[in-house]
Amino acid sequence: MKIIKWLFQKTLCKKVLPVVILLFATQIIYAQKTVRYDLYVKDTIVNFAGKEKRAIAVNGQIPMPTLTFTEGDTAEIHVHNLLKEETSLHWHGLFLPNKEDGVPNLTQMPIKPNTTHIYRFPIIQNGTHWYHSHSGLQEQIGMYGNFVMLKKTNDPTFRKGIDDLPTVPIVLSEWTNLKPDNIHRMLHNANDYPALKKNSVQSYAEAMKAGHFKTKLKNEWKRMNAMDVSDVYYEKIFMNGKPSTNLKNIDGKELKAGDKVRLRISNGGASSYFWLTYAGGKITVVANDGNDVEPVEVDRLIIAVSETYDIIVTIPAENTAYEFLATTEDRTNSASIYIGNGIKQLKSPQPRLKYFEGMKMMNDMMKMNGELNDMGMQMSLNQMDMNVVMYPEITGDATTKTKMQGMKMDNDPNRYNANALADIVTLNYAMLKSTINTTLPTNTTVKELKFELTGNMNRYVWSMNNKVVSEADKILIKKGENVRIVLYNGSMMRHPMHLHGHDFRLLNGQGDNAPLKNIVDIMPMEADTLEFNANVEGDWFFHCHILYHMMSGMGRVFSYENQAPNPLIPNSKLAQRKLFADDRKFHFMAENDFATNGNDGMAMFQNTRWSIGSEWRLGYNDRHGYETETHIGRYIGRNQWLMPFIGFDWRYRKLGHNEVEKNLFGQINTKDNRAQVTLGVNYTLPMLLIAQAEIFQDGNFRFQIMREDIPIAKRLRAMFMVNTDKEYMFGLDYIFSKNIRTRFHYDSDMGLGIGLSLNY
Ligand SMILES: [Cu+2]
Repeated sequence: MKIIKWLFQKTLCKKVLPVVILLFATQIIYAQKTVRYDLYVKDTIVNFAGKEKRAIAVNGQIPMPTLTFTEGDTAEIHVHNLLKEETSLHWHGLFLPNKEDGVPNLTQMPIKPNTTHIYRFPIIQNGTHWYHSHSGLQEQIGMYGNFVMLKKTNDPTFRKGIDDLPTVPIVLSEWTNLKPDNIHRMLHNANDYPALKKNSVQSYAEAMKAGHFKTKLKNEWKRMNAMDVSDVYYEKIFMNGKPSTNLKNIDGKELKAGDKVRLRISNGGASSYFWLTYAGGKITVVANDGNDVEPVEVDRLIIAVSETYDIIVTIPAENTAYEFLATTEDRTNSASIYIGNGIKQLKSPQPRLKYFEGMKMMNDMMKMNGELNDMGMQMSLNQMDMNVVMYPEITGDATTKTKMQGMKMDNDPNRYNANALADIVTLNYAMLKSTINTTLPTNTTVKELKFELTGNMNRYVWSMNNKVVSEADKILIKKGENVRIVLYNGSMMRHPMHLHGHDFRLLNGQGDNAPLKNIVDIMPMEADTLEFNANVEGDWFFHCHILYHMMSGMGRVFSYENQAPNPLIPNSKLAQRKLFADDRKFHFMAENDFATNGNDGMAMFQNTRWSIGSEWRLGYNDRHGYETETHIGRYIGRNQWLMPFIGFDWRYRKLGHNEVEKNLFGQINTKDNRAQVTLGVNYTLPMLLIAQAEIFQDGNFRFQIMREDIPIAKRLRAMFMVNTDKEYMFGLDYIFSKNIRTRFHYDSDMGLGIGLSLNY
């Protein structure tokens, strides 16, 4: 090395050595340029939305600092974990040795508190990428940042007028005052709170008001809860950590009319898709997921969770600052950057979604067996956005219903083509064309894989081929072969699927110039094909990038056959057990109604397949009695409508003299004092009714029908239960807040009660 440096200096000074040696020497020096960052990961308290909350800052900032490299550098990133918990950093979209990929318990062991971990890898690509924690839910509370790799100026792909523009990295994110663990828990317990906060409950009263009573009825008949676009409520949306900022100059140079600005945008949101729009006119898309595409002009685009886009905007006039707006897909919140100097020119906000039109569309899509009906359409690449039925700007406002009404709709995919229906040009994947030939090596074998993205909205289980990470084997691939994956989304939500360590070609009709990506967003009922050459050994995660879907187990691990062991995973069994713990986790919920006629309540632990729950009714006297039922059950099948269980019932109730209770079958009830083991089964019927058949150890049989949380109005929920023991109950809840309801109910054992119901 010293000799080379000496040679290099010599050549520079005296210019006597042959040019060949000069080139050789400069290249070596170039490759040896190490760019070091020190990142101090530390707990912090922030007040982003009216309350002091815990967050994680790196080098004192949220988002984490933008890391900038030039292709050919070596990155050396020292991560100092000053947290009280483990952490990790994943370099999203980067080509690197597997042990540098930053997935705890898969490519390395977690970084322990008060230790430093050094990531070191050569930068062998360029483009806009980002980095984030891959540990637990840390990404939600601050651990996201931009990762920019610049092209060398002598790069043959350097584009004048694009790669030399003034550039600003932007990372989009969200903030919630709730603890992410709590959000995750609530998602698994179908808590209404986020929908309430977003005013998207879709109750019967609201359906009637919108003239969609039948739509709502059909939706529940098909066992769906509501039309969900996004299921977490966020108080704030950020661009570079702020809801609103002004971009007046770049690198000290004031922005003026006619200037073009390149925005390198990463979606670092944990679960939000964003619409990107600009008050100053068209948006020119020049790169996606860090890869150059032929410039394409659009009015707007949606950026999926974890995608990156490089776009160019122009400042059209003097003395004006033009709003660049990022709006959440559900259109309940936004963040903006005003680009330029002067009076603010606002972009008109995206109008609210027409949820019941979406519900109607979902009703058409859903078959009675819980599978999506593809209606004979081949949908892919976001070209047919089923959600256009909900976009007033394309299909008319709520009062005019959708423009498409009256059109012949059967099997006409064009009814969902936003670009055919309106003058607004929306980017879709078919419009992305790589600037280079992206075809794969042809002298090798092709491995074909098919996955269906599966899920269960009601229980918040997300999987692939109905298996979560811990239930599936690693997928073995061979070094050198081409891997082709067909993904079909059979679930009711869109999923941004991300592959670590490789870019794939998304087959989008652009032939040899199919775009290179590392995330593909797949809408319900869409099928997409992607392919990549397996060229770096290791265990590579392939997963949905919605944080809460990933943590629920929506992913797979690609592993190379006969690969060398990872030196950072000394105990692979332990690592795997820790990796699998994420989706095996049990989520707790409990509620108790403190009522005038007694206490009614339940507590439950549930995970992907199992449910352990206890219910109780505790009267205030012997006459009303006391009873508890405990069930341990396992959900069966992809829709999880069926749950066989074993249980234990205990009841005590003082009956009157000579009083005997019989059930509908004439069997005598030992209700006065019984302890019984039971076997039973729950089944979810149309209208979301839960049927329960149970046989007790004494031979008694009970059949019961019940339904909780019937959404009568925005804050009003009804419930009822009736069974063959001649018991019945009905009630009405008014929702005050996330954890407090007031309940009015009548119970055949305990009579009329009014109470305060607390839930966790
Ligand atoms: Cu997902």
